[in-house]
Amino acid sequence: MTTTDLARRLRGSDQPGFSLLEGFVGAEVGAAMLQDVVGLARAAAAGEDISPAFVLQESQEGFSGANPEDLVGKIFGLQRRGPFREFLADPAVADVLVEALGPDVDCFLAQFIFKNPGAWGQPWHQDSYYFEFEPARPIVGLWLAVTEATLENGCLHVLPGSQNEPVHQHVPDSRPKSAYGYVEIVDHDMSASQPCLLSPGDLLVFDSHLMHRSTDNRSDSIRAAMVWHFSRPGTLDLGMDVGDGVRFKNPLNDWVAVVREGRAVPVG
Ligand SMILES: O=C(O)CCC(=O)C(=O)O
Repeated sequence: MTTTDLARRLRGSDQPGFSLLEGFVGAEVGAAMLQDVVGLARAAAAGEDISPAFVLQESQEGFSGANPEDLVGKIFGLQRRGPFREFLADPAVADVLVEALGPDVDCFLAQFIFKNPGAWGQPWHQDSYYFEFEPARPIVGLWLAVTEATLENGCLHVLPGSQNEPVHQHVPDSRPKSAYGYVEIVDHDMSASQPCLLSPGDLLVFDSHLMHRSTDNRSDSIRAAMVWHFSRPGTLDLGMDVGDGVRFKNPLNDWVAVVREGRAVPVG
């Protein structure tokens, strides 16, 4: 198999480890996703069973809002729902995935990030910290801007070239009551990082060893994004080592075929 330009850009040792595809979809694509997850947030708040979707509330002290969705941090388990399924069935998405990963690709994680006003950002991390898989690579993330992502509302920041690093030690986020699962890399110089200022419909493609973070939303409106992670079929999820010989398999990892023999296949 030949290495494509995108695969090289994501994993080449002299490359940035990410690629920005501006205007990848129209703003209405993300708007439909936002509408769907707002419905899910309200249904969950009304006590309805929304599984396999799962709502993670913001856990920061004093977080408030008039509507259920104002209190949500992330919603997981969206692979099989309308607008998310449609995105995964888009031949343009399949082309990106084939370039990045080869002719057969599975999606194992699909999360919508609300980042409401006042919400804290996610500290510096590498996504592979959360994915103890065999083989461990390649894993690729897609980050779709649903709203504008700015310095004020908490855009992503990436450290070009850090895809060459092994997975570093991640220590617990030191902020009291920060979001579940937030951890931080504190043993690496991040001074060469770059902010990713995106418009709705822009897509960031990135390698799972790329160091990145997002900052707090200091604006008065939502900074929303949809994030998917992909690997090749047959990848084994070993679960995270949580000490004492115990391994925890993230129940939100839901493996679905999205590309076979170079073509998008409908999510089952
Ligand atoms: O969008 C954000 O605020 C953080 C997302 C992120 O870092 C991730 O999904 O790994």
